[in-house]
Amino acid sequence: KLERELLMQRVQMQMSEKRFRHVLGVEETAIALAGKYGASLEKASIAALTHDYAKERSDDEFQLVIRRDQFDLDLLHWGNEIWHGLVGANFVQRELEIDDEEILQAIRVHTTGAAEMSLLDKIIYVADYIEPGRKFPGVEKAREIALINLDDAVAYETKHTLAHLVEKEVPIYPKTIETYNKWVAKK
Ligand code: DGI
Ligand code: FE
Ligand code: FE
Ligand code: FE
Repeated sequence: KLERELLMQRVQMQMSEKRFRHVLGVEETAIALAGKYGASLEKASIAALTHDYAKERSDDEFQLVIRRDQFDLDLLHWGNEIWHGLVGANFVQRELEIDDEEILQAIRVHTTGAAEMSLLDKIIYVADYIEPGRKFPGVEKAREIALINLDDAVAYETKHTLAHLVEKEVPIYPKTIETYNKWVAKK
């Protein structure tokens, strides 16, 4: 298992300075949330540092791995936004030798969320949204909610991300809808 300093170097080599600063912001936020809500600080740190590890890989490489490692071939109809976490966890496991399923799952669901989310999944999903470098209307509100109730923060993020995607008229990945139905929709 790589120590934090070495892991940071390996991650930094894979991305722009700007994205690496985002990753460090997610780590800081994820550790704070883990402390507050009682998750493992070490797992929060590792999952945060690696969540966007594969984001700058080529579409060709993702397509190859989707075919080679028997992912659902429907994924080929999607793109980097959906691949970098879900398929990216596979790169993290093979290249960084991280085999902790809780960490890998948090990486997999960090973009879309999921109907079933562990505490660590929620922490990474929310930390990615509210880290100090994020600047968009509503981020302050999201930060406030995250200090009060993590599930409410998941709901707030899910609702606003979905609204943003609809506004842009981009395709909605079915998992994103499942997350909305579980965490936002009134029953
Ligand atoms: O990787 P980050 O930029 O830190 O953030 P992210 O992994 O949460 O989101 C990456 C992108 O994915 C972001 O531009 C929003 C987009 N996204 C999230 N859910 C969906 C989506 N894009 C599409 N087309 N459909 C989705 O359901
Ligand atoms: Fe991401
Ligand atoms: Fe996100
Ligand atoms: Fe991110």
